Order: sequence, then structure tokens, then C-alpha cells
Amino acid sequence: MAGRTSEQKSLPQAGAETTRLACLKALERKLLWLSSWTIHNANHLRPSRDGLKVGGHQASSASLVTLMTALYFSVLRPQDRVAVKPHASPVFHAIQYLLGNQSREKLEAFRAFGGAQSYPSRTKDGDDVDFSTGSVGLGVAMTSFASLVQDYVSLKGWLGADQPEGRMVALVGDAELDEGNVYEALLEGWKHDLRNVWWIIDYNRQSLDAVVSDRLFGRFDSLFDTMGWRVVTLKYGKKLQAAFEGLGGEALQRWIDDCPNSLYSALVFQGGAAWRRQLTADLGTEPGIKALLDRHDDTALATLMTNLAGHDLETVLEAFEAIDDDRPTCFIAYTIKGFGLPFAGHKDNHAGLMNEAQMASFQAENGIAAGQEWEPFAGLELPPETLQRFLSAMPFNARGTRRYQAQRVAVPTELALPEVPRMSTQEGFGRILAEIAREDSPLAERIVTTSPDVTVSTNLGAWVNRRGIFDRHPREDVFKEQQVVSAQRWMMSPEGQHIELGIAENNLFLLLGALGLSQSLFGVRLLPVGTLYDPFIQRGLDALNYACYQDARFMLVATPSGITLGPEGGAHQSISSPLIGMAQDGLAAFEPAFVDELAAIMAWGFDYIQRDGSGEAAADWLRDVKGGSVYLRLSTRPLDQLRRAPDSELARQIIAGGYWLRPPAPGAELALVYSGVVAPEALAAHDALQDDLPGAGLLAVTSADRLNAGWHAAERARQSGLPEARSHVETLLAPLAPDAGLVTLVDGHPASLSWLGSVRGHRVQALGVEHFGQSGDLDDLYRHYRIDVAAILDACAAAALQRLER
Ligand SMILES: Cc1ncc(C[n+]2csc(CCOP(=O)(O)OP(=O)(O)O)c2C)c(N)n1
Ligand SMILES: [Mg+2]
Repeated sequence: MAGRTSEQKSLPQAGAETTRLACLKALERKLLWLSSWTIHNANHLRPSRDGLKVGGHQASSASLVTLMTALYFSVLRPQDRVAVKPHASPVFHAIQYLLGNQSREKLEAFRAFGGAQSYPSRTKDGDDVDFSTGSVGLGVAMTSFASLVQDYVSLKGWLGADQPEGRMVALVGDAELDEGNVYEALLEGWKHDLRNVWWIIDYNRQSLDAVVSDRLFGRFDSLFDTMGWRVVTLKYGKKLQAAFEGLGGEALQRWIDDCPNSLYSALVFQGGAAWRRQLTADLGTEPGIKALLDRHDDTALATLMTNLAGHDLETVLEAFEAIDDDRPTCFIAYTIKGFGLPFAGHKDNHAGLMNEAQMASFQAENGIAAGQEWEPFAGLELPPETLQRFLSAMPFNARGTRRYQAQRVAVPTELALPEVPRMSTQEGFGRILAEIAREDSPLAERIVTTSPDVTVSTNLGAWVNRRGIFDRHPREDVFKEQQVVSAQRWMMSPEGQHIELGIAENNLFLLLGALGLSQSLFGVRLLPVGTLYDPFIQRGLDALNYACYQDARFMLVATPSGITLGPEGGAHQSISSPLIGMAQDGLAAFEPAFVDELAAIMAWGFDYIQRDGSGEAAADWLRDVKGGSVYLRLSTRPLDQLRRAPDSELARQIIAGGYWLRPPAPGAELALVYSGVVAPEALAAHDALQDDLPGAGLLAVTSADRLNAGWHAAERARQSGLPEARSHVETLLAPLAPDAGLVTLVDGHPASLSWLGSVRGHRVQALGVEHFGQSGDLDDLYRHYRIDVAAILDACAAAALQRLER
């Protein structure tokens, strides 16, 4: 049976199993204690300086103690990866503490600065968190995409010989199943013939506010079944199962099966006497029931009636250990929120904390002497050496922490530039990738693209034609077989390098998150590129934030953007995305106008997404050492390309966030500043200014995000004693007169550039789009939204006037 250690194997069979169970039961108790105590300590014993509640979830943690004991201390192997229900974080940290991967100091500092995190965090916790959780539903779905990525790297032969495929396990709160993204992931998983995934549902029938509706009962299993999953329902523990076998057992089972969730929860909370009253009233006349009640005192009756399978270690172990294949499996484990604690079953227990008196009696119940609260084995009946031996032999912990580091893939400093005189940045993107696809290079090998049903319309077609679509099973392109002429060749095979998704944007970001962690989860470096329509970033924004929070690395390419998508109009116009790009931590946002800029950004980006220099120097808010992900806001508007020779200084400035396309004269009174696809309007307006303001400059902003971040970093550096610190944007604006005017222009929210006035105190006229929703051609739209040449010249006149009036 899985989970036995070699040492135990040498013991007589029955003895080994008995020892294993005894150790597991002891550790189960210890986890309940440690998780409760960690939260108690943070709330009651650590002095509060700000009067804020610290919080923590004793009830949600208690609900998962048995399931997590079985998993971590017996079932899991080092290659398995787990997304832990966010509110069971204290149980996770307690497990890692017992395994020697978490310190007492961090537990004592639970939810404090630098302490163990409220919700398991890959980036902020040091105890080997596989997937961060917190925003419910996302960690669950992440396991499916991690499994898909495991298939991807495994079928390409990139896993080492000592790297067996693992199971991707989610410990799921039942209310998490209300999140739509879970079903989006289920559907997508089915399409990709998902395997090696376990979702273990902590079915305590309680959410944050209340006890969940009985009507949901029975829906989940059919849902999973339909999607090809095996469903294992863990409802009753051994004690209840035995009671069902005896006289009156059938009636008892019928009663409990039919018992409304709320009544069951209320009785759990009230305890033995209440169970006796209710069962006597409802079943007293059934043969055998009176005898059963008489055989149990109140405590024993409460134990019997709350003996759900999710708290019955042996039942849980049997269920987990019975699975020996890779079929996706959903365990619906009946549990009780707050099991073993004074507020078990109470509908208001989500944020409930034991008070001092309750904790004191819980401590006494656990046999833990004062001062021994953090001792790993205090109060347990088994000798510490036995328990320590058991823990040391744990297969899961055999290799210590399980983070991989992967070699970086060499990226050429320049990417081949398409020789097309007029094209859009989106077309340029497609051509640059298609050119890479021709090569037999490490870069071409490790790029993996993905798109939520907008592969062709975001210009990935040529890449896919050359590199194929990933599928676990080779499949011919039927249209090609049937000799139907099409520009697309969609060959599917394990060698394919594009993962085609359905439309759900949440899935795109979760997949990018999983692909972007491949170097750490599987030791295989991938360079993920995901494309979508710019406005739909907002659809998946929480999942994007989630991917960035985990420090997953990818390149996000969004087209078309802004009102420049023209006749398609209305609902698809994105105006806030430049601000999202600036504000999203872990994501460097760019909006190039010309394809040579894009090529420079992509070459840099493929390197940037691989950087992992530790630490964050004061002046490195740009994360140039640490790296991050990249967001490119592109357009479908064809522009005449500038004919420029490759220039490394220009490339440096493009990456830093901007350059003078037409430098200002020293002391210039005006500068026109534009970002992205409105370059032709900016150029035309600048031409028109020549007679009146010959010294005016034209500043191209390729990344408002990085200009802004650099400016803030320099401010901070100067405040902390580095007076020489200068950011790129400060240097760029230095030649202008101190009272010069800036006219800023972007097809997006004007606030993305208007801050430039604060850098050196210049006055700003900010043009951009604040309201949206009209369709039309660009002449009409730019005029309507006032980002056309006439509007720019009006703004320049206003800036000049403002200066005179000073
Ligand atoms: C996306 C999101 N919305 C809301 C919350 C706030 N929240 C935290 S836990 C919770 C309910 C959890 O219930 P369940 O998943 O059943 O877990 P239990 O505590 O019962 O174990 C809610 C609404 C959240 N963390 N994430
Ligand atoms: Mg619940």
C-alpha cells in the first residue's frame, strides 16, 4: 500500500500498518492544535499596535485537517503539487513546520510582516508553496493547467529521468465551486484530455456567510462525471458505516441522508443531548434506535453522528490509495467546518476564533503544558522518536523543498525585422514570430504560444502553421486531408508548440501562469506568449493578477487596442488597459508604434521574462535584475514604418520607455508626447508646428509604465541618500524650458501620460479617450474623441497660451 516507508516495510505487516495509523492520527491531532494555536497566538498573544483584527480561520482549517494529514504525511510524492484552500493556510504551515521546512518564528509571526502568510504564497512564503491561493477558484483551476503544462514538457521529452509525472492536487472549499472560472477550467480540461489531476472538495456545506443550499446536493457529482472525471464520494466514516449495519441502521442512514444541511450543522454545534432529542423525536419508534441511543452517552453519540468520512482517516486513506491511474478524480469529502473545535457546525463560524477560555480547555484536552505550545510532539501519546522517525521517512519530504531552477534560453540581442514598408504592430508581431519559427534555435524551441480562440485574428497563424498545435494525440488537419484550400494548417501533435484554448480569458491567464512557472515546477524553461483582444484583459484580470502574484513569466500580446480598432467599435474599445499595464505589479507594459521598436522590445522581453536575480535594489523598481512578465499593447492599424538602421542606443531608450523621435531645441517651449498607434497624428501635428514653434520636440513613449516606474525609483533613491539618481524620463525632459508645455496623446485613458507634467513641473494638455463606444472609421473616431491632428494643434495652442498667461 502506498505511503509505507522502507523501515516500516521491514516490520511485520500488521504492525507496520498499525504504527502508520497511530502516527497519522497523532499528527492529525497535532495539526489541529498547531493551526488553531498559530491563529490564536496571532490574535490574542501578539501585541496589536494598530487596533486592527488579525484574523485567521480556525474553522476552515479544522475542516481540512484529516484530508491534509492523509495527503501530506502518506499519499503525496515529491513530484505532486498542491493548491491548498486559502483558508487552510495555517494547516499547511503547520505541516511544513513538522516536516522541518517552516520555522517557529514564522508561525509566531503568522499574518505579521515577514511571517507565514494568511494564504499560501509561492513568492512570500518560504515553505515550498506549490501554487499560491487566496482568490477563491483560481488555485483550483491552476492545477488543471499545471497538468497540461506537465503533459507539454513530458511529451517533448524534457523531464529528467528521475522526474516522474506528478499529480496536481487542489484542496477545494465547497463554496469555491460557485466561481465560474472553475467550470471554464473543467470544460477546457476535458478538451485537452486532462489527466493527473485530483480535486478534493472539502464538502462542509458552509461558505463565509451561511450554510449552503441543499439543492446543490447531488449536482456536483453528475457535473464532474459528465466531464469525464471519476467521482469518489466520501460521506460516512467507519463508525457510522458500522451503525448503519446494525438494527435500526437503515432508518438512521435514511434520516441522515435526508437531513437538511442547516439542521445537521445546528445539531453538530449543539452536541450529544441535542442529537439525542432530535433522533428520539424523529426515529424513536424505529426498531433498534432506542438501543443505539442507550449504548452511546452524549459524547459518544456526538462522535458517532459527526463521523463523516472527511474526518475519518482510515476511510480517507483507503480512498486516496485506491487510485492508481491518471484519470482526473474528484473526491467529494463530507466534512464539518470547525470539526473538533467548540464552534463546529455553527453557521457563523467562518471568521470565528476560540476565546481565551475555550483555548485553555482545548489546550488541556490536548494535554499540552503551558510553554509547550509550539513543541512538535507535546501532548501526543506516541514517543517523539517514533513520530520523528515517521516524519523523517516521509516520501513527500524525501528531497526537501521541491523548487527547480532551469537554464536560461539564449536570446539574440536583435530579432530579424520584417521588410515591409507599411504594417501594423500586430502584423509585425506575427511576422517576427514567424521568422523565429523558421529557425532551429533554442529560442524557437522553447517559445510556446496560446490564445483563447483568437489565434488567427491576433496574427499567430504563420507561427502555428510552422510549429503546429500541441495535442497529446497526433491528429491530421481534416480540411487539409480533404484538400480544402485554407491559409491555416492546424496539425496537432505532441510536438506542437501552440496550445489552443476556448474563448474564456480566465483560462488564458491561468495557462500563462502555469506555463510561466514551468521552470520552477518542472525544471523546464518555457517562453510563453499569449495573445488576446486588449479589452478582454479585463475579463481575466484577477487571473492575470494571480499569475503575476505567483511571479509566473510570460509575454502577453493584446490586439487590437483602443478606439483604433475602428469600425468594429463599441464594446471592443479598450481605454483603461494602459493604466492596467502601469499598475499591475510584475508586468512591464509597452505600447510601441513602429515594428522596429516592437522587435527591440520582444528581444529584450524574451530575456526579461527569464531573469531571476534575487533581491530588489532600491533603484531597481524596474525589476531589470529580477525580471517579470511583459505586456504588449498592439494595434491593427497599418503605419508607414520609419527606415532606421539598428541602433543599440535607440534600443536602450525604447526599453527604458521612450526617446525623442524629433529632439527639442535646448530650452524648447513645447513638446508633443505620444504613445503608440497615434504616431502619424503626432508626426503630422509636429510638422504643422514647425513654422510657429521650430524647437518643439516630439517624444515617443514606448512604455509609460517603465518611464513612470523609473521616475518613482529615482525619487525614492534620492530620498534615501543618493542625490545623483536620475531616471530616464527626467533626463529626457531636461532640455525643455522649465515652463514648457507638454501635449500628451494616447489612444487610451489620458492619465496614462498626463503624470509626465509632475516630473519637472511642466504644464500638461492631456489628450486621450475617456468615453468610448462609437464605431466608425479613424477619421471620424479620432475627431470625435479629439485625438486627431486638429485636436493636437488646439492643445498646443492652449499650452502656448497658458505659458504666456503665467
Ligand atoms: C474571489 C474571492 N471572493 C471572495 C472571497 C472571500 N471569501 C473567502 S473564503 C469565502 C468562502 C469560503 O467558503 P468555502 O470555500 O466553502 O471554504 P470553507 O471556509 O467553508 O472551508 C469567501 C467568500 C475570496 N477569498 N475570494
Ligand atoms: Mg465550505
